[in-house]
Amino acid sequence: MTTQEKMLIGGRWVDAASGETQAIINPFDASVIAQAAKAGAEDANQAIAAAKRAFYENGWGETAAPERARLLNAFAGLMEKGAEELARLETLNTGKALIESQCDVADSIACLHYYAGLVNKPLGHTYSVSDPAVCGFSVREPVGVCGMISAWNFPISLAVWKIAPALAAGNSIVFKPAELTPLSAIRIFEMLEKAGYPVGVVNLVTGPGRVVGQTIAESEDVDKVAFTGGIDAGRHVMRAAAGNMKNISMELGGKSPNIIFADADFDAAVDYGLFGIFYNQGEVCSAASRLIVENSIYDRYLEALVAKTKKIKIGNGLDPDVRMGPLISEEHMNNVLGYIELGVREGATLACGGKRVVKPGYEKGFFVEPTVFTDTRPDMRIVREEIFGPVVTLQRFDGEEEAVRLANDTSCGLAAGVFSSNISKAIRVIRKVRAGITWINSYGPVYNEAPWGGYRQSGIGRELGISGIEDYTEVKQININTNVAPTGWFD
Ligand code: TXE
Repeated sequence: MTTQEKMLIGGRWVDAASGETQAIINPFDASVIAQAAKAGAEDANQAIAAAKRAFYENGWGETAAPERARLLNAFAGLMEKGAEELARLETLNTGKALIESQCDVADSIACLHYYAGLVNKPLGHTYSVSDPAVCGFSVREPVGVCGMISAWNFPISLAVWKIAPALAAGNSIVFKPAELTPLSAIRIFEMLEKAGYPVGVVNLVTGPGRVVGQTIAESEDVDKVAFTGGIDAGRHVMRAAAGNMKNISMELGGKSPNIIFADADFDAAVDYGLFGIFYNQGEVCSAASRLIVENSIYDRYLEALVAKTKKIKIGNGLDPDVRMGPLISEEHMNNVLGYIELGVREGATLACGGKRVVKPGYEKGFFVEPTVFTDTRPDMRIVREEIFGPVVTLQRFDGEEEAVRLANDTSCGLAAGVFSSNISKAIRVIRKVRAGITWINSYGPVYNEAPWGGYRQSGIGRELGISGIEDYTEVKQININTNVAPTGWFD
């Protein structure tokens, strides 16, 4: 049975003004699991107006820190109670392995507690100026109305990474999930409402990016827009946001390198090589889609990687043994398969995978085999462009200098890894790689406490950590003159 889902606008659960709906699909078997409201600009504008009233007229903007912390903790408590259902819903809507959805929910709850804890910690600072009679300090204040546009690959986590710091800082919000995956966000907003946020502080609008996303991005009443998605859509949002010079944060794609030196712990380097690209079917912004492997171990590494890749259990994400589900949609699956064909045409060698998985019971699902390419060149499109699927390319190098050169040969700069038992070398190399999220002898773990975001075309600003809340604030300097007297400047 499919459910009929509504949106939360100004404290009311409503359908789209047009009455239009959009079918939500389970990518495992292409079945329709829900009908979501397909909002238009009118709905988005109503949500923005509600958020504006809540912040500027109804006092939310002045809410004391302990109350903001209490509400976030209450929300976290509700998420904890509904954790298992939320995880199953996430898997149903995205196809990802249940164990991944469970991790996403647990990490999101921790993220909420982290930001609830940060609410009353010092975020401003004091400073000394040339005039000793002046006492100066800075405070951080909420930006105001925050529009949030999110992606389909980690619907719960990406929502919480935005919602938690924004509400902790005292903003009101209008959230737009990706059109393919609104279901967990709808449950999350039911929880936010139940936690007791005042009317209009939290608004959810489901609908297409080019309409709802565009309206949020260009509205003069939105003070900040936070975006996660592809680089092209990010560019549209930046342009639209220029009208009123919005504060913007962008978490975009990547083509991240993982450098494997010959002196690395071999088994760990192979294991993380898999984890870095095949987790969440490779639909990960920080995926290590380029494995850069030292020549002397290249053949052995390739052989071990391929052997393990062939053993990955693909299937229905709800099966607890499954480690890789289907891709998000038929269109995306076809894009990924198109890249694989392109790689072969470009002259790379398929070491394994490369096909759609069509076995009994899986015919309707959007499955692509985990795929490894060898014999690649740095100018190939499969090495340069984000594929956002279970496809990894291997490249050879000799020595630190070449490793760094290959790693930095990209217009992105989201993440990077280095595997070596020589920590001095690993640090030296990672410091030279132009990327915002890096790991040494590990790849992939996300820490709520650490700033997440990229260099170059991978984004602007940082989510998570202290930067995550700072990005939802404006900084105000307050200068107090303790020697009150006329200046006499114009006398
Ligand atoms: O994402 P989009 P798509 C990359 C990945 C993927 C490609 C396209 O390479 O293949 O992007 O994926 C909203 N104004 N990533 O098309 O379009 C949209 O509704 C305002 C990387 O699914 O970027 C959704 O809510 N909003 C990424 C959000 O933007 C717009 C995660 C993301 O959608 C808009 C996802 C517009 N003009 C895809 N156009 C990552 N970094 O993790 C779209 N949207």
